Amino acid sequence: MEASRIALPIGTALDRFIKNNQDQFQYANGELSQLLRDIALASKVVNREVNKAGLIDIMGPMGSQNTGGEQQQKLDVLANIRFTRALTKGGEACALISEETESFVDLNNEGRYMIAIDPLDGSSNIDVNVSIGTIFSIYRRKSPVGQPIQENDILQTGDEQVAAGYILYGSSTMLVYTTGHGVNGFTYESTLGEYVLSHPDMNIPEDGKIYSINEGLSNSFSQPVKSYVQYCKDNNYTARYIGSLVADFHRNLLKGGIYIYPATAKDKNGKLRLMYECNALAFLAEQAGGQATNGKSRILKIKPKDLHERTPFYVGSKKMVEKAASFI
Ligand code: P6P
Repeated sequence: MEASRIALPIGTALDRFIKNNQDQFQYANGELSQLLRDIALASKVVNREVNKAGLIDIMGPMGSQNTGGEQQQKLDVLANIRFTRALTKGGEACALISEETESFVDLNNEGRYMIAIDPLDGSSNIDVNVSIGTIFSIYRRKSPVGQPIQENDILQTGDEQVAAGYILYGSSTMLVYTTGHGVNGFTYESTLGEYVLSHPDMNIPEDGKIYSINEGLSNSFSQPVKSYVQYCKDNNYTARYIGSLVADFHRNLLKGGIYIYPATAKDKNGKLRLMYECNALAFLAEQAGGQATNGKSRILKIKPKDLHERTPFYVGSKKMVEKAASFI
């Protein structure tokens, strides 16, 4: 993959990095750079709230459900508010798709970008202090600015992303993103209030021995999936499943591995969402030299039919995803 052309030293601040690499963007006019800054800003606010979650009354369920019928946690709603507010004020995004809202949100901006976001994935882990994450995809709007948002502005394939990334609120907080020129990771330095470059030009190992899948659901896996899991065991692979997609993805990105959420009896198309979970991670995986499929074909070429559609998800080291596909 073409790395970011200007090799910048570890410790470079995110703003400086974005500015130095801005001319790589197909639309190098500062808007996408500002959008990335707006997302980073919102994540700093969410990070502060996540880190205080045990001390202020923002833990636990809201008593409401999201579009998928999943219990909304208080921090889910808070995070959604923070990102929506930052993107509205930033003015570069015209529309937002979120796990937390039924239909798309028209931000009434003259912005040229559409954002798909899972504001806080894995939020049920907040109460037990397990890492959680924000996942985002950035698309160009297709219809002219000033016109009403069209369906084809919203339901775009993953290959049409202009940028994507995640924030991992973990033992340290990291922002990892791509604009199609490689993957770079930034660690949040809270004393500075800055993300600084810590993982330049990230590449996922071509092969690995870590498999991440919820084996508690294995009775309802298809036979090929069961056979692949058995193959992993026969080859003494290590099972690592945190139950927080961003954390599992990030570990596999660094060490090599495969994350699988297949079709199950409960979720016939898998549990994960194409638009605001899988597309972003698939873009990152491919940019880092890995692969992402629905078991058969590339995630990034799936044409979405619905904002909240789900897809089986196989993502990680190239050779591991290919091996899993050979069983399917
Ligand atoms: P299960 C969290 O709810 C999530 O969306 C991902 O972060 C995580 O990988 C997966 O679901 C866990 O799902 O069914 O294994 O509990």
